Amino acid sequence: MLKKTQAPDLDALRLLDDRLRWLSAWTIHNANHLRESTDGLKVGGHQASCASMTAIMAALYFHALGPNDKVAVKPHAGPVLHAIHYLLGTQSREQLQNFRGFGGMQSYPSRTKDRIPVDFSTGSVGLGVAITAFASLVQDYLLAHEMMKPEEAGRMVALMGDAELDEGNIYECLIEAYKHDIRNCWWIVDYNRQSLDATTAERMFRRFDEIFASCGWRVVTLKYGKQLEAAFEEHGGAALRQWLEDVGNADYAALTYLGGGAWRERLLKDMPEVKPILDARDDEALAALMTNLGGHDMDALVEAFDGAQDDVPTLFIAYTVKGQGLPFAGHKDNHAGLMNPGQIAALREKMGIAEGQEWEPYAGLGGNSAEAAKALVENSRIAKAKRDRPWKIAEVPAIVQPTGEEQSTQAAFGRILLDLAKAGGPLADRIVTTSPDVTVSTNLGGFVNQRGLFRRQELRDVFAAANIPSAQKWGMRPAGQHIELGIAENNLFLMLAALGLAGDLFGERLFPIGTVYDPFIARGLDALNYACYQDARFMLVATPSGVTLGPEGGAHQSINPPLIAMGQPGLRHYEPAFVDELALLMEEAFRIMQREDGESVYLRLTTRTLRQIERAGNSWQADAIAGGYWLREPCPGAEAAIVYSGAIAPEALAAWEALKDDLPGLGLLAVTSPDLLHRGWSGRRSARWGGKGTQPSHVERLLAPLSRDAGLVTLLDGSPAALSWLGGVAGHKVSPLGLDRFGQTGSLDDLYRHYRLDVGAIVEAAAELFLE
Ligand SMILES: Cc1ncc(C[n+]2csc(CCOP(=O)(O)OP(=O)(O)O)c2C)c(N)n1
Ligand SMILES: [Mg+2]
Repeated sequence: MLKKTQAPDLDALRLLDDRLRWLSAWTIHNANHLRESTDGLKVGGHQASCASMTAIMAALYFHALGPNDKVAVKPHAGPVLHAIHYLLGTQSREQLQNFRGFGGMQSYPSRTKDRIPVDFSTGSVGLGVAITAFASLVQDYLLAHEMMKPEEAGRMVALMGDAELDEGNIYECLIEAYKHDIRNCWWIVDYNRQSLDATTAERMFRRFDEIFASCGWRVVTLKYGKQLEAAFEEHGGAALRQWLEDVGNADYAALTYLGGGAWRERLLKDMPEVKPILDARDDEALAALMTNLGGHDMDALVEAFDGAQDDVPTLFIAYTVKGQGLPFAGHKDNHAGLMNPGQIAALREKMGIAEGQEWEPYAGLGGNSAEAAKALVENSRIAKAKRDRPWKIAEVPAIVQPTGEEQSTQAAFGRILLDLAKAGGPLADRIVTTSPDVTVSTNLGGFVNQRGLFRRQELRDVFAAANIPSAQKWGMRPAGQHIELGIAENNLFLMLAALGLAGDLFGERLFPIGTVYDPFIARGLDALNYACYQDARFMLVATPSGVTLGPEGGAHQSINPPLIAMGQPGLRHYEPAFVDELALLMEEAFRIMQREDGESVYLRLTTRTLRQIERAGNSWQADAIAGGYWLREPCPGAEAAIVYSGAIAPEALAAWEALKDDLPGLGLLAVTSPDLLHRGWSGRRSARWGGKGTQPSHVERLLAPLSRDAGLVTLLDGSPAALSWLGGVAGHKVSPLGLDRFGQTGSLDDLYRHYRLDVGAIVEAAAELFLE
């Protein structure tokens, strides 16, 4: 993927660096000092974090980026991205003026909330970096499956702060990326030696080169600008260079803040031999020289980007000054620092911008300079990026439930995928499965045997070649449809995020299905939230779950995922008990994943084998999709109902049998999604205040036949809070059963008895409802 870059107009790029520094600072200033404040709260923004990246971003966007490249921008440099789009004509002045305001441009780049094209949302540091590596893997997947043409491919770029290198997810990703031999990925570190609280530890920096290099990355360090390089050639230059190599980050930052006089005094004290260099410059020139770092030097940046035009993943470490060109440059507390009105006025004057011209895109530039800068922007390759590539909706075939009187939802999930893989078709061809080393134990093995593992280069299955019998045939090939990950659940969610954005990023919708043990969802929670925040679409299959896992014990028995799902926007939780429910809900999930207003789907499954039930018809199906249906209808005015979710269905059914004669008209409600029921209920209540939505929600309709004084026994193999709220819907009394302590080893009988999920507990809970 060699891309020819034109010889750039470096002077124009420098002007654009200034423009971006000004516009980002002014946007933040306007929000904090000029826009009317209704609540008196500080609006915030990060002028220093923007200023350290404007040169890097000018060189990248107006020179290096091609039309197919995608970028994750350092969260706190969001205003720079908006300024770029302002120059490109894809962002309005009103949006800049409404920075951090309601409906205005977001604090951190957001795919779904910003009006400019944002390739990847960022905000939770580290995640925006790692997703670019997974996106490059997705691109390779699409290329290998001939869903993308080679000329449509681009480079996945992350702009990151140096403190982001402390996030562990970076290294998990690095290892996985190396295993998959990723390419076409650039990570550019804004090495300004500062984090939020302090200056960063210089000790680590020499190590980063080694870590990345050992994972197959090319490391390009842009330490010094051309001015400093030239000064190193002067008399005393060698000593100056050595001094800069050895100086601590805190020292360097403090001197930067103090300026020319302080530099002179300190350098003279440390090495008298540099006197000729100092004598040849006034204080201002000396300060400029000492902060002439690679990340602010257009020559160095362009040279570095032009020199990395092959597909080798590349880490650029660009040395910068946090707050470059601003009065608090280098100050250790400048992370959230804001220029005061006097300071911004001084900067305006220094930039030659007349009062009142602050929002003019090319203010302060003479005619020729403005023309040159404008021409560079208009002719940049990113200006020609095609953004809207609509993808086709895949027809979802009827998903047939696997046969068998006794089945678990986990085994049935595996069978359904195997059947889909065998039957083929557009949906099956676009399914991509992935799992962090639990492919076999979550029953994905059948699908993988059928469709193979994805690998850019064919890798034969050594065990199969040696005729060693195994149920798993794990040949790797470009046509494979399973991406096997190492045990790092965070990577699973980043992989799902990237796969789930294939339509938006590359114009081809995939159907990602990721499997994980239910308790270990917690390990990747921020990445899961990140995936949903970007509106990535995937199916998350979490199994086994709850104490139903039995002898595996408390470390593997999940308790709170139903609550996680309830609190997670963009993710719909389904918890089927029977395999006909599973088939129905999977079929629906494939549609929901494709709908414009759709979302991702989380299926919480189990290894418990249940006797399947007879159905009198299909009337339950629409209700099951909506979140719940009456497995045993209550009589009008019934005094009680048992409400259950998932694997403990047999206990609920048996308790219903035991109680039905004592509690006439007793209902048995199967909740397929506590999450959907709750959403419908609370959504309807808020809609009512907005003057909309007078229709009762699904759960209100379901509970309507019950007497106002009726009681509910709720139960699920998880936190009881996922269902106990049902009492609030119509004011029913509730006796909630579920897990609120850690699980332990044991047989199902032992565990259900101990954790009060057995028939006896349900009967007692029902009795309790009528005691008061
Ligand atoms: C996961 C996460 N933890 C904490 C924060 C709060 N935070 C925002 S920026 C930052 C430090 C950023 O330093 P660096 O990455 O070096 O960026 P820069 O110096 O360029 O601002 C922190 C801790 C966050 N955004 N995300
Ligand atoms: Mg930093």
